[in-house]
Amino acid sequence: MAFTSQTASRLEEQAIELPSWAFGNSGTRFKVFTQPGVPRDPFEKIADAAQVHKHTGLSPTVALHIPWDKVDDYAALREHAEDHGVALGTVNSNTFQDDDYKLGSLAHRDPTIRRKAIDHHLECIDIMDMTGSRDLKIWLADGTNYPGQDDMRGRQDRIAASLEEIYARIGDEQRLVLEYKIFEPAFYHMDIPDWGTSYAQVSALGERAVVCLDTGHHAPSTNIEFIVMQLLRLGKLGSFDFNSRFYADDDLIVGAADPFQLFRIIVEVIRGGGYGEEGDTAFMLDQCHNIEDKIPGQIRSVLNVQEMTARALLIDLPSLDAAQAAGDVLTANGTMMDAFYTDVRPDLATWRQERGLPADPIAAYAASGYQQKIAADRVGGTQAGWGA
Ligand code: AOS
Ligand code: ZN
Ligand code: ZN
Repeated sequence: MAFTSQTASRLEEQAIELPSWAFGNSGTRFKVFTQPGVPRDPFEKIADAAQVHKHTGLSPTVALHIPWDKVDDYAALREHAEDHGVALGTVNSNTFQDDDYKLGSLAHRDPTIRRKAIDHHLECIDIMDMTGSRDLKIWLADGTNYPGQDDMRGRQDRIAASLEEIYARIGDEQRLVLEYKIFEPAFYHMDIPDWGTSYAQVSALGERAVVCLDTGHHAPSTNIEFIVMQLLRLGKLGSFDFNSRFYADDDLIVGAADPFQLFRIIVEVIRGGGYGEEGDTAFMLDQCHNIEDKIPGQIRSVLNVQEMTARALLIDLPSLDAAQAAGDVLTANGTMMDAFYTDVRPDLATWRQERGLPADPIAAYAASGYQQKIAADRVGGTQAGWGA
Protein backbone atom coordinates (compact mmCIF):
# COMPACT_ATOMS: atom_id res chain seq x y z
CA MET A 1 0.00 0.00 0.00
CA ALA A 2 1.30 3.44 -0.86
CA PHE A 3 1.54 6.49 1.33
CA THR A 4 -1.86 8.12 0.73
CA SER A 5 -3.72 11.17 2.00
CA GLN A 6 -5.34 8.81 4.48
CA THR A 7 -1.90 7.86 5.80
CA ALA A 8 -1.07 11.54 6.03
CA SER A 9 -4.15 12.40 8.03
CA ARG A 10 -3.74 9.46 10.40
CA LEU A 11 -0.22 10.73 11.09
CA GLU A 12 -1.74 14.03 12.18
CA GLU A 13 -3.28 12.17 15.10
CA GLN A 14 0.13 11.39 16.53
CA ALA A 15 1.37 13.07 19.70
CA ILE A 16 4.55 12.05 21.47
CA GLU A 17 5.17 13.40 24.95
CA LEU A 18 8.70 14.47 25.82
CA PRO A 19 10.31 13.93 29.22
CA SER A 20 11.57 17.12 30.85
CA TRP A 21 14.58 15.18 32.14
CA ALA A 22 15.81 14.52 28.60
CA PHE A 23 16.97 18.14 28.43
CA GLY A 24 19.08 18.22 31.59
CA ASN A 25 22.54 16.81 32.13
CA SER A 26 22.56 13.08 32.56
CA GLY A 27 24.88 10.14 32.51
CA THR A 28 25.50 6.71 33.88
CA ARG A 29 26.53 5.56 37.32
CA PHE A 30 30.09 6.21 36.15
CA LYS A 31 29.90 9.78 34.90
CA VAL A 32 27.52 12.63 34.30
CA PHE A 33 28.63 14.63 31.27
CA THR A 34 27.75 18.27 31.36
CA GLN A 35 26.78 20.13 28.20
CA PRO A 36 26.78 23.85 27.55
CA GLY A 37 23.35 25.46 27.47
CA VAL A 38 21.42 22.89 29.47
CA PRO A 39 18.37 24.29 31.26
CA ARG A 40 18.80 25.91 34.66
CA ASP A 41 15.20 25.40 35.70
CA PRO A 42 11.95 23.73 34.60
CA PHE A 43 10.97 26.81 32.58
CA GLU A 44 14.02 26.40 30.37
CA LYS A 45 13.38 22.67 30.00
CA ILE A 46 9.93 23.51 28.64
CA ALA A 47 11.42 26.07 26.26
CA ASP A 48 13.80 23.39 24.91
CA ALA A 49 11.03 20.82 24.58
CA ALA A 50 9.02 23.40 22.63
CA GLN A 51 11.84 23.51 20.06
CA VAL A 52 11.23 19.84 19.30
CA HIS A 53 7.54 20.48 18.70
CA LYS A 54 8.25 23.59 16.67
CA HIS A 55 10.42 21.65 14.23
CA THR A 56 8.42 18.42 14.06
CA GLY A 57 4.82 19.16 15.00
CA LEU A 58 4.88 15.87 16.89
CA SER A 59 5.38 16.66 20.55
CA PRO A 60 2.74 19.00 21.96
CA THR A 61 3.21 18.02 25.62
CA VAL A 62 6.03 17.73 28.16
CA ALA A 63 6.12 15.32 31.10
CA LEU A 64 7.20 16.66 34.46
CA HIS A 65 9.08 14.95 37.23
CA ILE A 66 8.53 15.81 40.87
CA PRO A 67 10.66 16.92 42.66
CA TRP A 68 13.07 17.65 39.77
CA ASP A 69 10.55 20.06 38.24
CA LYS A 70 9.18 21.53 41.42
CA VAL A 71 8.30 25.23 41.09
CA ASP A 72 6.57 27.76 43.30
CA ASP A 73 3.98 28.68 40.74
CA TYR A 74 2.54 25.89 38.57
CA ALA A 75 0.03 28.23 36.95
CA ALA A 76 2.99 30.26 35.71
CA LEU A 77 4.71 27.11 34.41
CA ARG A 78 1.53 26.12 32.64
CA GLU A 79 1.19 29.54 31.08
CA HIS A 80 4.86 29.52 30.09
CA ALA A 81 4.32 26.19 28.32
CA GLU A 82 1.28 27.53 26.49
CA ASP A 83 3.22 30.64 25.45
CA HIS A 84 5.75 28.28 23.91
CA GLY A 85 3.09 26.30 22.04
CA VAL A 86 3.11 23.21 24.26
CA ALA A 87 1.22 21.92 27.30
CA LEU A 88 2.24 20.19 30.50
CA GLY A 89 1.66 16.45 30.49
CA THR A 90 2.21 13.46 32.72
CA VAL A 91 3.48 13.99 36.24
CA ASN A 92 6.11 11.42 37.26
CA SER A 93 6.56 10.72 40.95
CA ASN A 94 9.89 9.98 42.60
CA THR A 95 10.25 7.69 45.58
CA PHE A 96 13.74 6.51 44.78
CA GLN A 97 16.07 9.31 45.75
CA ASP A 98 15.66 9.65 49.51
CA ASP A 99 17.62 7.67 52.08
CA ASP A 100 14.27 6.86 53.66
CA TYR A 101 13.45 4.72 50.64
CA LYS A 102 16.47 2.45 50.89
CA LEU A 103 14.25 -0.55 51.68
CA GLY A 104 11.27 0.58 49.66
CA SER A 105 8.55 3.21 49.45
CA LEU A 106 4.94 2.11 48.93
CA ALA A 107 6.04 -1.42 49.95
CA HIS A 108 8.04 -0.37 53.01
CA ARG A 109 7.30 -2.13 56.30
CA ASP A 110 7.55 1.12 58.26
CA PRO A 111 4.19 2.93 58.13
CA THR A 112 5.84 6.35 58.49
CA ILE A 113 7.88 5.79 55.34
CA ARG A 114 4.87 4.43 53.51
CA ARG A 115 2.96 7.52 54.64
CA LYS A 116 5.69 9.77 53.29
CA ALA A 117 5.62 7.96 49.93
CA ILE A 118 1.82 8.08 49.70
CA ASP A 119 1.82 11.77 50.63
CA HIS A 120 4.34 12.46 47.88
CA HIS A 121 1.91 10.98 45.38
CA LEU A 122 -0.96 13.03 46.81
CA GLU A 123 1.21 16.11 46.35
CA CYS A 124 1.80 15.05 42.74
CA ILE A 125 -1.98 14.87 42.22
CA ASP A 126 -2.33 18.39 43.67
CA ILE A 127 0.27 19.51 41.15
CA MET A 128 -1.61 17.74 38.34
CA ASP A 129 -4.70 19.73 39.28
CA MET A 130 -2.69 22.92 38.81
CA THR A 131 -0.88 21.88 35.63
CA GLY A 132 -3.96 20.36 34.01
CA SER A 133 -2.19 17.01 33.66
CA ARG A 134 -4.15 13.86 33.05
CA ASP A 135 -1.71 11.15 34.11
CA LEU A 136 0.15 10.34 37.31
CA LYS A 137 2.92 7.93 36.39
CA ILE A 138 4.30 5.77 39.14
CA TRP A 139 7.49 3.86 38.76
CA LEU A 140 8.62 2.15 41.95
CA ALA A 141 12.22 1.29 42.67
CA ASP A 142 10.93 -1.05 45.41
CA GLY A 143 12.39 -4.53 45.61
CA THR A 144 15.01 -6.59 47.39
CA ASN A 145 18.56 -7.67 46.70
CA TYR A 146 18.74 -10.93 48.62
CA PRO A 147 16.52 -13.95 49.08
CA GLY A 148 14.88 -13.70 52.47
CA GLN A 149 15.55 -9.96 52.74
CA ASP A 150 11.80 -9.32 53.04
CA ASP A 151 8.53 -11.09 52.57
CA MET A 152 7.52 -10.60 48.94
CA ARG A 153 3.83 -11.28 49.58
CA GLY A 154 3.63 -8.72 52.38
CA ARG A 155 5.28 -6.13 50.16
CA GLN A 156 2.77 -6.79 47.39
CA ASP A 157 -0.11 -6.35 49.83
CA ARG A 158 1.33 -3.08 51.16
CA ILE A 159 1.74 -1.73 47.63
CA ALA A 160 -1.89 -2.61 46.92
CA ALA A 161 -3.07 -0.75 50.02
CA SER A 162 -0.85 2.27 49.28
CA LEU A 163 -2.02 2.46 45.68
CA GLU A 164 -5.62 2.28 46.82
CA GLU A 165 -5.12 5.38 48.90
CA ILE A 166 -3.47 7.23 46.02
CA TYR A 167 -6.10 6.12 43.53
CA ALA A 168 -8.86 7.42 45.80
CA ARG A 169 -7.52 10.92 45.15
CA ILE A 170 -7.27 10.58 41.37
CA GLY A 171 -9.78 12.92 39.70
CA ASP A 172 -12.51 11.86 37.30
CA GLU A 173 -10.48 13.03 34.32
CA GLN A 174 -7.17 11.73 35.61
CA ARG A 175 -5.44 8.37 35.46
CA LEU A 176 -2.99 6.43 37.60
CA VAL A 177 -0.40 4.77 35.38
CA LEU A 178 1.77 2.05 36.91
CA GLU A 179 5.08 1.19 35.25
CA TYR A 180 6.91 -2.13 35.63
CA LYS A 181 10.58 -2.99 35.36
CA ILE A 182 12.28 -6.36 35.43
CA PHE A 183 15.31 -5.34 37.50
CA GLU A 184 17.29 -2.35 38.74
CA PRO A 185 17.81 -0.87 41.23
CA ALA A 186 16.83 -4.08 43.02
CA PHE A 187 18.39 -7.23 41.64
CA TYR A 188 16.82 -10.19 43.44
CA HIS A 189 13.26 -9.09 42.96
CA MET A 190 11.38 -5.96 41.97
CA ASP A 191 7.95 -5.49 43.48
CA ILE A 192 6.43 -4.50 40.12
CA PRO A 193 8.65 -6.49 37.74
CA ASP A 194 6.33 -7.28 34.84
CA TRP A 195 3.13 -6.39 33.01
CA GLY A 196 1.18 -9.08 34.81
CA THR A 197 1.95 -7.64 38.24
CA SER A 198 1.20 -4.14 37.09
CA TYR A 199 -2.03 -5.36 35.51
CA ALA A 200 -3.05 -7.19 38.69
CA GLN A 201 -2.41 -4.08 40.79
CA VAL A 202 -4.19 -1.60 38.52
CA SER A 203 -7.12 -3.94 37.89
CA ALA A 204 -7.77 -4.06 41.62
CA LEU A 205 -7.96 -0.25 41.66
CA GLY A 206 -10.45 0.51 38.93
CA GLU A 207 -11.03 1.87 35.46
CA ARG A 208 -8.77 4.87 35.66
CA ALA A 209 -5.74 2.82 36.64
CA VAL A 210 -3.68 1.52 33.73
CA VAL A 211 -0.26 0.11 32.85
CA CYS A 212 2.80 1.90 31.46
CA LEU A 213 5.03 -0.17 29.20
CA ASP A 214 8.64 1.05 29.11
CA THR A 215 10.28 -0.66 26.15
CA GLY A 216 13.59 -0.98 28.02
CA HIS A 217 12.20 -2.87 30.98
CA HIS A 218 12.05 -6.48 29.78
CA ALA A 219 14.28 -9.49 29.56
CA PRO A 220 16.19 -9.86 26.29
CA SER A 221 14.11 -11.56 23.58
CA THR A 222 10.80 -10.68 25.22
CA ASN A 223 8.09 -10.35 22.61
CA ILE A 224 7.02 -6.84 23.60
CA GLU A 225 4.40 -6.52 20.90
CA PHE A 226 2.63 -9.53 22.40
CA ILE A 227 2.38 -7.63 25.69
CA VAL A 228 1.06 -4.61 23.79
CA MET A 229 -1.58 -6.78 22.17
CA GLN A 230 -2.61 -8.34 25.48
CA LEU A 231 -2.81 -5.08 27.44
CA LEU A 232 -4.85 -3.43 24.70
CA ARG A 233 -7.11 -6.46 24.58
CA LEU A 234 -7.65 -6.04 28.31
CA GLY A 235 -8.18 -2.27 27.98
CA LYS A 236 -5.22 -1.49 30.21
CA LEU A 237 -2.39 -0.14 28.02
CA GLY A 238 -2.26 3.39 29.40
CA SER A 239 1.04 4.57 28.03
CA PHE A 240 4.46 3.84 26.62
CA ASP A 241 7.83 4.97 27.81
CA PHE A 242 9.68 4.66 24.52
CA ASN A 243 13.43 4.24 24.36
CA SER A 244 15.93 1.83 22.92
CA ARG A 245 17.96 -0.87 24.61
CA PHE A 246 20.88 -2.99 23.60
CA TYR A 247 21.41 -4.55 27.02
CA ALA A 248 19.24 -3.29 29.88
CA ASP A 249 17.47 -0.02 30.67
CA ASP A 250 19.71 1.90 28.27
CA ASP A 251 17.33 4.85 27.76
CA LEU A 252 18.82 5.49 24.31
CA ILE A 253 17.12 7.02 21.28
CA VAL A 254 13.98 5.04 20.48
CA GLY A 255 14.38 2.90 17.39
CA ALA A 256 18.18 3.05 17.55
CA ALA A 257 18.86 -0.59 18.36
CA ASP A 258 15.91 -2.20 16.67
CA PRO A 259 13.64 -0.16 14.39
CA PHE A 260 11.88 -3.38 13.38
CA GLN A 261 10.82 -3.98 16.98
CA LEU A 262 9.46 -0.43 17.17
CA PHE A 263 7.55 -1.08 13.95
CA ARG A 264 6.10 -4.33 15.34
CA ILE A 265 5.03 -2.59 18.54
CA ILE A 266 3.26 0.18 16.66
CA VAL A 267 1.57 -2.34 14.38
CA GLU A 268 -0.03 -3.86 17.47
CA VAL A 269 -0.97 -0.46 18.90
CA ILE A 270 -2.84 0.36 15.70
CA ARG A 271 -4.32 -3.15 15.46
CA GLY A 272 -5.52 -2.92 19.07
CA GLY A 273 -7.16 0.50 18.69
CA GLY A 274 -4.64 2.28 20.89
CA TYR A 275 -3.41 4.72 18.27
CA GLY A 276 -4.42 8.32 17.73
CA GLU A 277 -7.90 9.68 18.24
CA GLU A 278 -9.54 6.29 18.59
CA GLY A 279 -7.16 5.22 21.34
CA ASP A 280 -6.16 6.08 24.86
CA THR A 281 -2.58 4.91 24.84
CA ALA A 282 -0.18 7.79 25.45
CA PHE A 283 3.13 7.79 23.57
CA MET A 284 5.92 9.16 25.73
CA LEU A 285 9.68 9.10 25.54
CA ASP A 286 11.74 8.09 28.55
CA GLN A 287 15.26 8.82 27.43
CA CYS A 288 18.46 10.54 28.40
CA HIS A 289 21.02 11.97 26.02
CA ASN A 290 24.34 11.48 27.74
CA ILE A 291 26.79 12.02 24.88
CA GLU A 292 24.72 13.53 22.07
CA ASP A 293 23.05 16.94 21.94
CA LYS A 294 19.75 16.80 23.72
CA ILE A 295 17.33 18.77 21.56
CA PRO A 296 18.38 17.11 18.28
CA GLY A 297 18.39 13.80 20.17
CA GLN A 298 14.74 14.33 21.01
CA ILE A 299 13.98 15.48 17.46
CA ARG A 300 15.53 12.29 16.08
CA SER A 301 13.51 10.25 18.58
CA VAL A 302 10.10 11.60 17.65
CA LEU A 303 10.95 11.31 13.96
CA ASN A 304 11.85 7.65 14.48
CA VAL A 305 8.49 7.02 16.12
CA GLN A 306 6.69 8.81 13.31
CA GLU A 307 8.64 6.91 10.67
CA MET A 308 7.74 3.51 12.10
CA THR A 309 4.14 4.63 12.56
CA ALA A 310 3.97 5.60 8.90
CA ARG A 311 5.37 2.23 7.88
CA ALA A 312 2.91 0.44 10.15
CA LEU A 313 0.06 2.39 8.55
CA LEU A 314 1.18 1.12 5.14
CA ILE A 315 0.39 -2.52 5.83
CA ASP A 316 -2.06 -3.85 3.28
CA LEU A 317 -4.57 -5.11 5.83
CA PRO A 318 -7.04 -6.82 3.46
CA SER A 319 -4.15 -8.79 1.88
CA LEU A 320 -2.73 -9.61 5.28
CA ASP A 321 -6.10 -10.79 6.51
CA ALA A 322 -6.66 -12.91 3.40
CA ALA A 323 -3.22 -14.48 3.68
CA GLN A 324 -3.73 -15.22 7.37
CA ALA A 325 -7.15 -16.76 6.73
CA ALA A 326 -5.71 -18.91 3.95
CA GLY A 327 -2.84 -20.05 6.15
CA ASP A 328 -0.46 -18.53 3.61
CA VAL A 329 2.45 -17.99 5.94
CA LEU A 330 4.89 -16.53 3.45
CA THR A 331 2.47 -14.04 1.93
CA ALA A 332 1.30 -12.92 5.37
CA ASN A 333 4.85 -12.35 6.55
CA GLY A 334 5.79 -10.77 3.19
CA THR A 335 2.93 -8.28 3.53
CA MET A 336 4.27 -7.12 6.89
CA MET A 337 7.81 -6.91 5.54
CA ASP A 338 6.77 -4.95 2.44
CA ALA A 339 5.44 -2.22 4.73
CA PHE A 340 8.46 -2.33 7.00
CA TYR A 341 10.93 -2.05 4.11
CA THR A 342 9.16 0.94 2.53
CA ASP A 343 11.23 4.09 2.79
CA VAL A 344 8.72 6.71 3.90
CA ARG A 345 11.23 9.49 4.57
CA PRO A 346 10.54 11.46 1.36
CA ASP A 347 6.78 11.24 2.03
CA LEU A 348 7.31 12.44 5.59
CA ALA A 349 9.42 15.37 4.39
CA THR A 350 6.53 16.34 2.10
CA TRP A 351 4.05 15.77 4.94
CA ARG A 352 5.99 18.28 7.04
CA GLN A 353 6.34 20.86 4.28
CA GLU A 354 2.61 20.72 3.59
CA ARG A 355 2.06 21.60 7.24
CA GLY A 356 4.49 24.51 7.37
CA LEU A 357 7.19 22.45 9.07
CA PRO A 358 10.78 22.04 7.90
CA ALA A 359 11.42 19.11 5.56
CA ASP A 360 14.52 18.27 7.59
CA PRO A 361 13.88 19.18 11.25
CA ILE A 362 17.39 18.35 12.45
CA ALA A 363 18.99 20.56 9.82
CA ALA A 364 16.46 23.32 10.51
CA TYR A 365 17.20 23.17 14.22
CA ALA A 366 20.95 23.29 13.58
CA ALA A 367 20.49 26.31 11.31
CA SER A 368 18.23 28.12 13.79
CA GLY A 369 21.06 29.19 16.08
CA TYR A 370 19.08 28.13 19.16
CA GLN A 371 21.83 25.80 20.40
CA GLN A 372 24.44 28.57 20.25
CA LYS A 373 22.09 30.98 21.93
CA ILE A 374 21.35 28.76 24.93
CA ALA A 375 25.03 27.89 25.25
CA ALA A 376 25.81 31.60 25.48
CA ASP A 377 22.88 32.57 27.68
CA ARG A 378 22.73 29.79 30.21
CA VAL A 379 25.46 29.14 32.67
CA GLY A 380 25.21 26.48 35.39
CA GLY A 381 22.57 24.21 33.89
CA THR A 382 21.07 21.51 36.04
CA GLN A 383 21.44 17.81 36.45
CA ALA A 384 18.38 15.93 35.22
CA GLY A 385 18.38 13.67 38.21
CA TRP A 386 19.78 10.46 36.78
CA GLY A 387 23.30 9.35 37.53
CA ALA A 388 23.57 11.66 40.50
C1 AOS B 1 12.94 3.94 35.51
O1 AOS B 1 13.73 3.06 35.14
C2 AOS B 1 11.76 4.28 34.77
O2 AOS B 1 11.99 4.06 33.41
C3 AOS B 1 11.00 5.58 34.99
O3 AOS B 1 9.96 5.63 34.06
C4 AOS B 1 11.65 6.87 34.70
O4 AOS B 1 12.78 6.79 33.95
C5 AOS B 1 11.84 7.68 35.94
O5 AOS B 1 10.75 7.58 36.78
C6 AOS B 1 12.06 9.13 35.62
O6 AOS B 1 10.91 9.79 35.86
ZN1 ZN C 1 10.29 4.57 32.20
ZN1 ZN D 1 13.61 2.90 32.92
